[in-house]
Amino acid sequence: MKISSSSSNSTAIIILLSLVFATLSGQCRGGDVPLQVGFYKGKCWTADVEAVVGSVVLAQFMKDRTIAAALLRMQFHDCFVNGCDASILLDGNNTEKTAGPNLSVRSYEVIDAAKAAVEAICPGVVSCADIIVMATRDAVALSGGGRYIVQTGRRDGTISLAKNVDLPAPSISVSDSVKAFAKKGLNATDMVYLLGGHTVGVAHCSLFQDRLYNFQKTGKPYPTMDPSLLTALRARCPQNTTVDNAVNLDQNPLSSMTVDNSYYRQIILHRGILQIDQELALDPLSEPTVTAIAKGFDFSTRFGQAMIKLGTVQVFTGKQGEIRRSCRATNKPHK
Ligand code: HEM
Ligand SMILES: *[C@@H]1O[C@H](CO)[C@@H](O)[C@H](O)[C@H]1NC(C)=O
Ligand SMILES: *[C@@H]1O[C@H](CO)[C@@H](O)[C@H](O)[C@H]1NC(C)=O
Ligand SMILES: *[C@@H]1O[C@H](CO)[C@@H](O)[C@H](O)[C@H]1NC(C)=O
Ligand SMILES: CC(=O)N[C@H]1CO[C@H](CO)[C@@H](O)[C@@H]1O
Repeated sequence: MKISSSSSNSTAIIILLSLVFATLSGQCRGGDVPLQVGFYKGKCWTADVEAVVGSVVLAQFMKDRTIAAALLRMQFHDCFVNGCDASILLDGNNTEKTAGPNLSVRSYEVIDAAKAAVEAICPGVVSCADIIVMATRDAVALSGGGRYIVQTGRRDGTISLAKNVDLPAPSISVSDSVKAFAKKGLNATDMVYLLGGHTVGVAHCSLFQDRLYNFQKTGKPYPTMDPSLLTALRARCPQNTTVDNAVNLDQNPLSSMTVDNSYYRQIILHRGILQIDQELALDPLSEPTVTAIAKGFDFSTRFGQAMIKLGTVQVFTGKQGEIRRSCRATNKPHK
């Protein structure tokens, strides 16, 4: 009796452990080493690697608060193309960062500065892929988004090809976007939370101009756009000019630099900037989640959880990949 109860207990524990393990390692590329919280503890003498990165991000944030938006977009693009392996950081003629949809990713210098700071203490230990995830977390926290606990232990990839960049276009439908996120192991709810990244940052006129003048070749603007927003955007994005202005993705002027649920309230008011932003609030697939987030108070927590999940997409761990010495170049460039 005793034995059978303890064996059923240990069976339960084994099942539980393998469930946890499967969740954590589900996105690894055949590697069996899961990401973990505090991976760098004790690996960089007595230094607290996350605090070192955090102080660099704080210093940069004091100079330019828009790094939060830039880093959020950087993590999205890194993780969505070839997994969270810092492949977006590699310089070169046909690397990911040269591909069209990646051109406006910024703040590479923030990652360089954080990498320099950790290399100075313990060279060759901290991956660029982890620095992206840590720095994004710090910038989100500094922007009012709440501080989430990141997992670390990623290693850097060595391959970065522009032709692998297959990011969703701003005109993607909600159902196609759900499919694109599902391919990365992210479900529809994760997707709705992650698009909340558009609570900060800007979009250029060229990426939504069709919605102002000639939506789907109708010769008319997007049918349900808030008329005052339409007027304002037309003034900011005139036709037949060569300048490509930028406008806030979160149209609440009091909140366009803050990571909060304001984006969802704006899209419910038909004040979305990109087509996908607006359709998130209209499509029956996503509307209930959007409405719940707009009314709720736990956006920060749930957004953090979604960012943590984004950070697990197709990671290299264990002996896979490498720890780059410079985030802009692989240790042994391919000839
Ligand atoms: C279907 C998915 C998505 C699409 C189609 C999309 C599209 C875009 C586009 C077109 C821009 C404007 C770029 C520019 O004008 O320079 C943008 C900006 C941005 N995106 Fe997304 N995005 C998506 C998902 C995400 C996710 C998941 C995140 C982060 C969690 C994110 C974070 C951002 C941020 C913060 C900006 C502003 C960047 C800045 O100000 O520098 N996006 N996105
Ligand atoms: C990129 O191309 C230019 C000209 O074609 C060449 O000079 C340069 O060495 C190339 N850079 C890399 C990193 O391959
Ligand atoms: C989506 O994933 C999240 C986090 O892994 C989970 O909590 C949620 O139940 C999932 N939602 C659906 C609809 O599967
Ligand atoms: C912009 O240019 C198009 C042709 O390229 C023309 O049909 C249109 O009238 C112009 N609009 C304005 C406002 O000048
Ligand atoms: C310079 C450059 O690469 N431009 C590309 C920008 O992205 C669009 C589509 O996303 C391409 O058509 C351009 O060639």
